Amino acid sequence: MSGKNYAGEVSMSLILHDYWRSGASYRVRIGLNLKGLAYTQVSHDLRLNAQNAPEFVNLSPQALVPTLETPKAVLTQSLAILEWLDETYPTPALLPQDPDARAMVRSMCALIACDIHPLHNLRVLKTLERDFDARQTQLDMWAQGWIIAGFKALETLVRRHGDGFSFGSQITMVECFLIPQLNSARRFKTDLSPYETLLAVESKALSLRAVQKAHPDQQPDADKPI
Ligand SMILES: N[C@@H](CCC(=O)N[C@@H](CS)C(=O)NCC(=O)O)C(=O)O
Repeated sequence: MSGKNYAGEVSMSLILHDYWRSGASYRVRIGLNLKGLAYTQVSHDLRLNAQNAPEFVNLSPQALVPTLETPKAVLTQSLAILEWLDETYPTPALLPQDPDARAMVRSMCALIACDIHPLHNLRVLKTLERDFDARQTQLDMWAQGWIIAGFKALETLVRRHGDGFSFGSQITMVECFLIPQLNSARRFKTDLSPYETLLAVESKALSLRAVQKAHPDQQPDADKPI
């Protein structure tokens, strides 16, 4: 299987295992679209626990989406996938060239990927519900707490380092993480009004077709608005 990118070049065959509502998959869709790559989507309905089907676990032992099949490997973890994309398809770059700038961009990505999102991932929320009798309002409060802690720091960092986008004046890997995280924050009814810099970056990023096309509602498996 192969596809054509926006420039009309034939790209290698890429299969993205994802789910429309998955924030981590949304990150990779933004990256793939920014690179102008064609890819085939295989949906795994997380509400039906499809990620734990033996066939998928065999392919992707952590039973999480996104998982990207390339001609040579099965890649997991959105951060690793986006780094692979940037190394394999360097233009347009998702990471700056300068080592200090690269470290700062990676640090902002990790703030979301490591210190916010894992705390409100589906399996964590299911555990809170099943083992600790947490109700939806408590789950929302739990998620909001971690989102707010991360966004407070990120708002400061983006004010310091951003210039239209989160880092400088060009879209970078940070937006691959920020846009889905803002979307999740709304699902957990987080008050986003204190994060005006993050919201300004979001509206700039959402003006790009590549980012719009990655939105959950635009996916073939989307069945209702979030
Ligand atoms: N750290 C992983 C997180 C992946 C992840 O948590 N994916 C979620 C959807 S956003 C998932 O597959 N959840 C299934 C579950 O919790 O059982 C990454 O960045 O790719």
